[in-house]
Amino acid sequence: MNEEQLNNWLNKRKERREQLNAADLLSKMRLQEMSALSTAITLLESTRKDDQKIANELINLSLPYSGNSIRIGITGVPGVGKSTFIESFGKVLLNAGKRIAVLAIDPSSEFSGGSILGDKTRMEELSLMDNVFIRPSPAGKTLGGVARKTRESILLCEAAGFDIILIETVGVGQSETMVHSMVDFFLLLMLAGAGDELQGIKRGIMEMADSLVITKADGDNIQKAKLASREYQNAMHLFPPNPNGWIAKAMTCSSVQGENLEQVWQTIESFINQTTLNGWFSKKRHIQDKFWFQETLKDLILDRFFLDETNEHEIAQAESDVIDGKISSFQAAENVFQTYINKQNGTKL
Ligand SMILES: Nc1nc2c(ncn2[C@@H]2O[C@H](COP(=O)(O)OP(=O)(O)OP(=O)(O)O)[C@@H](O)[C@H]2O)c(=O)[nH]1
Ligand SMILES: [Mg+2]
Repeated sequence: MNEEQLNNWLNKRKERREQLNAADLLSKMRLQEMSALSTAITLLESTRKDDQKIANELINLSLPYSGNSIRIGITGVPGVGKSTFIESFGKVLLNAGKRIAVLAIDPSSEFSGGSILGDKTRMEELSLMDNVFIRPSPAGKTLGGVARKTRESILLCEAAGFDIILIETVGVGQSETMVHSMVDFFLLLMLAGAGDELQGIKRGIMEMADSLVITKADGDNIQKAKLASREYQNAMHLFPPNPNGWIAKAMTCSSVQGENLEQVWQTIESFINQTTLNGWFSKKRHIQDKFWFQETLKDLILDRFFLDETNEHEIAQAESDVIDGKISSFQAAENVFQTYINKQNGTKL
């Protein structure tokens, strides 16, 4: 491409971006135009100020149309069969007349350069079907940032009329806690006979699960899977009772054979019915809204402080004073913060 062609291309791109407008995008999304939803999520992920402005407008405009889906989190160690499960389970949902969106949170994507859904191979058939939207994990500097974008993507998918949002996350680190705080139903996939420690599954994650499914219950593995399911069902009775009145269920399934996937869907439906009737469904959503408000506020405050170059010198000086034992870490932090506040007050005057 020579310089003139490059300039033409850049100008066209600029024009296209300038033509983007939140209200237009929303009306296209409401008409179920997938490309409008893709563009909307791209704007959300963009670091450009003008893109972010449109994205924020779009989220505000989308709010009245959002909230009407069932949000399902799916977690488990790498290789447990999450993507294959979503491929097969997705078809069960489509047969039930649902429109489904699949999103992902992948804490490792930053390092591997890819993402869980980067290779969509295991969702090949699903990704070609009507009424399906699949979007890989957004890239981001922090898990908090990625999680926030995923949560905003949920709202956009809902405004675009999707009934079920599936969120795949790898069962390591903090990502499942993040996903748990944005879904209605949390599904933990597990392997039979691999040992809890091997699977990196901590008791805390099992306690978060609304249902536990032993995957790959086919061939020689069926008996082992059934036994594991019974053992987990017994173990879950030992957990403190859930305030929503729901007792987590352990099941087996085979995504490859398409076994027991309807049963998983029925379990989710009865959970939704039960928690809607006893008020927990909306109560949990309110708790989550409040949580995300506070998380975003914290992020904004932290960004404001740490991205402000004028603080760099004071922070560096305080750090070396702490290391040299000249001042305690607590006092150093208070001093730096006070200097910052004084500076803020000074700029207001
Ligand atoms: N026999 C059998 N194999 C399965 C089943 N589900 C998944 N697998 C196989 O298990 C392997 C891992 O499946 P994935 O769906 O990619 O697992 P994942 O949890 O999404 O993995 P990551 O995205 O890497 O975390 C693949 O080779 C699948 O073919 C099943 O129901 N039965
Ligand atoms: Mg996967």
